[in-house]
Amino acid sequence: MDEMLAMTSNGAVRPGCRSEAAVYRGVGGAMSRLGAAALRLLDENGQRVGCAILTLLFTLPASAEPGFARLYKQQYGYTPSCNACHKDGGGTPVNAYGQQFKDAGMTLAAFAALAALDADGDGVANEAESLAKANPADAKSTPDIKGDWLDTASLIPREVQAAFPGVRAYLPRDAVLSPADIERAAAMGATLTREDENTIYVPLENQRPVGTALIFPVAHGDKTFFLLMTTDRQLRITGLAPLNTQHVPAASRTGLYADYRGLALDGLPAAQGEGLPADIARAVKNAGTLVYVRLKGG
Ligand SMILES: [Ca+2]
Repeated sequence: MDEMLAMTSNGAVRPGCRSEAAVYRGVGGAMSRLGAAALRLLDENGQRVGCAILTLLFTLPASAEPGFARLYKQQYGYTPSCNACHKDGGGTPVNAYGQQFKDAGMTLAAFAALAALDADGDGVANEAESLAKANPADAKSTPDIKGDWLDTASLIPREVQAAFPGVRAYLPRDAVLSPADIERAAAMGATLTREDENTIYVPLENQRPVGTALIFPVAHGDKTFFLLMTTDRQLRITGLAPLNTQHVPAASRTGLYADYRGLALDGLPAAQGEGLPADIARAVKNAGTLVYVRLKGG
C-alpha cells in the first residue's frame, strides 16, 4: 500500500494549465465529484474553461493554503501566489513586500500597516495592487497589466518543476505546525518552531504522489542560503540542491550533499559539531522531520 496516497484525499490539486492531458491528471481523490463536473464542462467548452474550473477547485480546500497566504485571502478575498512574499516560491527569500509584511508583524493587522507603502516601487500602493489582483511585490505587475502571477502553473517554484520533469500537477501542502507536530518532531530529535513553517510540494503523476519537494533556509553564522530537498514517495531523499548561495559560496559544493541521497526522512542523522556540514545537517534534519510529521499524520 502506498501510505502517501492518503494525501490526495484532503488536499487540493494545483495543475499546470498547459495541456488538456495535464488538466485531466490534475483531478483526483476527494475531488472526483467536483472533478467530474469540471471535466464535463471541459469536454463541452475546451481546455481554457477546464483550467479555470480546476483553478477554482484548487482554491476550495483551505487546508492546502500556507498560513500567510490564508491571511492574505482573509484580507483580500483570494489566494495569492507564494511570489507575493517570496522571490521565487515558498521557502525562498522574502521579497520587498514580504519584508514589509514581516516587519509589520505578519498578522492580519499588518496589511493595514503596509497598505499605503509601495513595495515594488511601481507607483501603485500595495493595497491598491492587492485589491486589483496585481502583485504588490512585482513592478511588472500593476492593476493595468496584472501578468500571470496568479496562474496555477506559476505557483510552483521553477526549481521544483525542474526537479520533476514531466510532472504537470502538484499538491501543495502547508506545513503549519501544531503543538503535537512540534512534540513529535522533538521525539525524533528535531527542534521545530513556527519559523520552520513552509510549503511542501507534492508532485502527482496519474493523480498519485510521486515524491515531495521542500525549499528551506540553512543558517550559517549570520549568513543564509537555501536548499531544495526532494524525496521519493517513500520519503527517502533523492536530492539536495543548494540555491541562493551568493552569501555562502562554499555551500554550492555538491559533495556536501551526496551522503544524504537515499536516507529516510525519519532516520536522518543528528548534527555533530560545528561548521558548514553541521549547519546543513541541522537544517536537513529539521526539514526532513517537518515533511515527515506533516505527511505521515499523528
Ligand atoms: Ca506597487
